Amino acid sequence: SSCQDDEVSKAQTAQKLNQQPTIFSKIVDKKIPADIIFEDNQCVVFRDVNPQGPVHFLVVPRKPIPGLSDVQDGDELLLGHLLIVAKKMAEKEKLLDGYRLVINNGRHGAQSVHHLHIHVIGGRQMNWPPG
Ligand code: D5M
Repeated sequence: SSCQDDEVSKAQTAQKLNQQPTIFSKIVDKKIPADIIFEDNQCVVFRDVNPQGPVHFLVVPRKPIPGLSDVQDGDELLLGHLLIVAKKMAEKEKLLDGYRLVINNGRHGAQSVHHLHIHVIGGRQMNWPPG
C-alpha cells in the first residue's frame, strides 16, 4: 500500500540520516579541509577532488539532507538558493560558454555521498546522453 511505501521510504531516509556525518558534513563543519571557493549561511561551495572537467565544483547545503529524494516542501527556498549560488559561481569561474549541473540521486543515479550536492562542471564541451 502507499502507507507501507511511505514507511519504507521513511526507513530508508532514517538509514541515510544515520550515515551522517558524511564527508561533506565534515567539510561544512571545517573538520576536514577542502578547496572552498564560497560559503554563506546556507551553503558551502568547494572544488571536487575528482574533477570531470577543467572546472568542477560542488554546491552543498549546510543542512545535511541525504539526497534530492529527501527534500521537503519547506526546502523550496534553500533549493532555489543553491541554484542561484551555482549560477553566480559559474560566472565567477568564467564559464561563459556554458556549463552543466548534475544531481546524482540514489543507486541508479550513482550517488556516492549521501549529503545533497549540486555538481557544476564546465570548461569543456559536454556530451549527451550522460554515461
Ligand atoms: O559524487 C560525489 C562527488 O564528491 C565525487 O565527484 C567526488 C567528490 N568528493 C568526494 N569526497 C570529496 C572531498 N573530500 N572533497 C571534495 N570532493 C569530494 P556523487 O556521485 O554525486 O555522490
